[in-house]
Amino acid sequence: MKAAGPPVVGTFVKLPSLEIAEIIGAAGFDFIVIDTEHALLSVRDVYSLVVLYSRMGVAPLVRIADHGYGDAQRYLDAGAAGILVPHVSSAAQAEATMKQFLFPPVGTRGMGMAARAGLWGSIAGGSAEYVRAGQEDVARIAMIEEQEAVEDIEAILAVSGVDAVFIGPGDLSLSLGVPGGSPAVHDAVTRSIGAAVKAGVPVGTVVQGAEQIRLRAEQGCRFIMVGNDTGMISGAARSILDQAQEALAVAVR
Ligand code: 3PY
Ligand code: MG
Repeated sequence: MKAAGPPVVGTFVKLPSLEIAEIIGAAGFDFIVIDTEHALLSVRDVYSLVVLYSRMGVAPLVRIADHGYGDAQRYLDAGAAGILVPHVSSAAQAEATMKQFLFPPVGTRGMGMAARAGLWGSIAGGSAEYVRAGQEDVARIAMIEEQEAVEDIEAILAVSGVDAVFIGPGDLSLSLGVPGGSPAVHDAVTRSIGAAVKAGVPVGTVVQGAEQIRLRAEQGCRFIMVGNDTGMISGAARSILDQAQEALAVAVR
C-alpha cells in the first residue's frame, strides 16, 4: 500500500476452501481479505486461509465481524497481515477499537509470542521483534461506511492507530438511503478518498469495472478490491450455462 507504483489489487475470500484459495492465490492477487463479517468462517477456517495465502506470497487480511478484541487478536497472532474493522463511524470509535490492536504503551494488545506471529516462540529477535512486527507491519484499516463517518473523516484519519481507511460503497448507499451506484454514494466515496490523500493515509475501496478502477486509482487509492470468491464462481457458472443455452437456441434440430 505504501510503496510507489500502481495500487495493489485484492479480492474478498468468503469460502473455507483450500482448493479455491490455491486457485485465487495462483491468479496473482497482491492481497486478499478473509471476510468474517459476511461469511460463515470459523476461527480455524481463517487460520488455515491465513497460513496458505501467506505461504503463497499473497498478503492475508481479515475483515473482523465487530469491534471486539478476542477473535481479532487470534487472527493477528495467526499472522494476518492486517485487519479491516467494519462500520467505524467516529474518531472516538476508531481510537477505542484500534487501541486494542496496538501493544502498550500506545494500546492494550496482549503478548502472544508463542503463536504463529511469533514463529511459535522462536522468532529471530524474540519478543522485541514480535512486538515490532505487530506495531509496524500490521495494517489496521478502518472501514468508512456511514454518512457520519464521511462527515467525521478528517478526525478519523487523524487517529494514530488508523493505518489506512477502506471506503465501503455498499453500506454507504444504505446509510445515505439511496440505491448503490447513485451520485450521492459516488460523491461520498470521492470525498473520503480526497480527505485520506490529503492526510497522507493510504485509502482503498471496492470497485466494479475498468472505468471505476482507473478513476479511483487516479484519485489516489492505494489499494483496490475487486469481487469475491463466491461471485467469481456464480459469475462463471451463469456465464457457462448462458453460453450453452445460447448455442442450443440456435442449434439446428
Ligand atoms: C461495503 O461496501 O459496504 C463493504 O463492506 C465493502 O464491500
Ligand atoms: Mg460494508
